[in-house]
Amino acid sequence: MSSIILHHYPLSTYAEKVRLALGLKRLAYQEVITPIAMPKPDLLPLTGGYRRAPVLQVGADVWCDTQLILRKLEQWHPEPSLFPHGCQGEAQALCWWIERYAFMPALGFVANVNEGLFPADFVAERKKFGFIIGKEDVGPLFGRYVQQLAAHLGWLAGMLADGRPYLLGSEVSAADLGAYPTLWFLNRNGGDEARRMLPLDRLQGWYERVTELGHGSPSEINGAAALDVARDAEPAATDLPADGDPSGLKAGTAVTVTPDDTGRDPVAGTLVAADDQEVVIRHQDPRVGQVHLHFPRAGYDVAA
Ligand SMILES: N[C@@H](CCC(=O)N[C@@H](CS)C(=O)NCC(=O)O)C(=O)O
Repeated sequence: MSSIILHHYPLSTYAEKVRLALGLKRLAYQEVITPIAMPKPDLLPLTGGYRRAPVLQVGADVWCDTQLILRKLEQWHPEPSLFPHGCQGEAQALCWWIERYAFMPALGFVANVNEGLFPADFVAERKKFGFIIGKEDVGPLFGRYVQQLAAHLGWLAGMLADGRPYLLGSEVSAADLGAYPTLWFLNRNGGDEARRMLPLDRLQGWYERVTELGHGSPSEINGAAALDVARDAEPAATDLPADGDPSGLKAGTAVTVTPDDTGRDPVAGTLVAADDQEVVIRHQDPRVGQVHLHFPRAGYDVAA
């Protein structure tokens, strides 16, 4: 298998989840540091316009979204497992909850207490993307952010209250990696207010254990080199069924795939294969030729 290339940027919370997965599995990989905002000229030719971070590339195949990236890493490198004792369902459901319901108030909290963190042009760019971080938008909502965060972080602390080291028991799992980035973001950027108003101290021991996983062994390459890798490779054969889409979409249909939450830019291609957890589309780009783009199903609309 050609080597794994992670496209990400250091500040990305979602990328932190994948970096920890690479750390848990002690993998060596290549990394491309992408811009934190548009334009992203070395990423979009590879992803058909999908702009979010992170993205994982192997040759001419690209996996979008951490939900799917963790499942693929597990398939390629099963040990140590991200889903010990068959906990894939629980772990992914926990990730979904925390990413959708706890991360947004954490972002709003930080935008309130650490106004200087985000430059004005970045605030405007992120508003179009779907993240509200301007003081005029987040200021009136501060009370709500604190209330929601205290409740959600209280659930996390409650899971650990019986003394277990990790959220699902004695072994680390993808659930910990999904929950960690919200805490990572608050610990780094939430200042004294976060320590005073939120139950961060009750999560500290767990936080330190997950931090110790590290990030594996990255070696940086530039974006153009990664595009060359895709250009010089053919998409790999997929083991998903050609007609496995649960809504009846058939292989060969022209489709768009669109995130349903943030960064809702549709990606166009031809349906190659699908099941209830993954869809693969073929996309053609002048810079890289043919690529196969892989998306998870939860959180994405696939339309003919
Ligand atoms: N559901 C996606 C969410 C990814 C996401 O929202 N990433 C943020 C960075 S943490 C992003 O791409 N922001 C816009 C950008 O970087 O242009 C995943 O799990 O990968």
